[in-house]
Amino acid sequence: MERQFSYVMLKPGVLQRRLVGEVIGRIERKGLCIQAMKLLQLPRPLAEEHYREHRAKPFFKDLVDYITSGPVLAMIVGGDEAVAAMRQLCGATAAAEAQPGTIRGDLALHTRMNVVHASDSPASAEREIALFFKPEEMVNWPDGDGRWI
Ligand code: FUP
Repeated sequence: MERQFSYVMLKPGVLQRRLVGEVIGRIERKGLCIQAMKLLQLPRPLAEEHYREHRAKPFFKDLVDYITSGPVLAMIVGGDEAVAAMRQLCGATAAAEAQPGTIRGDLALHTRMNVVHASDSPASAEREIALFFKPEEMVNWPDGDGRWI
């Protein structure tokens, strides 16, 4: 098992629908560690940089419009194989394919407003974490092998 970090972002609809506790509760119950967190209104250039792999896609403008339409909750989530664990919790990107029991499957009806972003690989996580957080904003816990979950 490899200790990893994922960049996780709760999208504006989560704040608007007052679902922050619901989504964070699922991340915590899985046993993952929240190691940094901040509420942000994304400036458009930062949103475009975050989603740069999609800049040529037809949905890019709508995606950036949506992610900048209200506050997002940005987090660093750590744990054993945290990247895959978060992707599994989130469910499929397309709302119609996300299985019940997953965050998107239970809480999203439309793909663009699919509740949560989680890094798709450790390399993406490193890039995304650096985009949103300074190193000193991350708290390292639990110490050593302090696993209780
Ligand atoms: P994911 O890694 O699951 O967030 O999915 P992608 O990186 O493929 O897509 C990023 C975001 O673009 C999704 F969260 C929602 C949006 N999107 C659309 O609006 N339409 C699409 O057809 C695909 C993605």
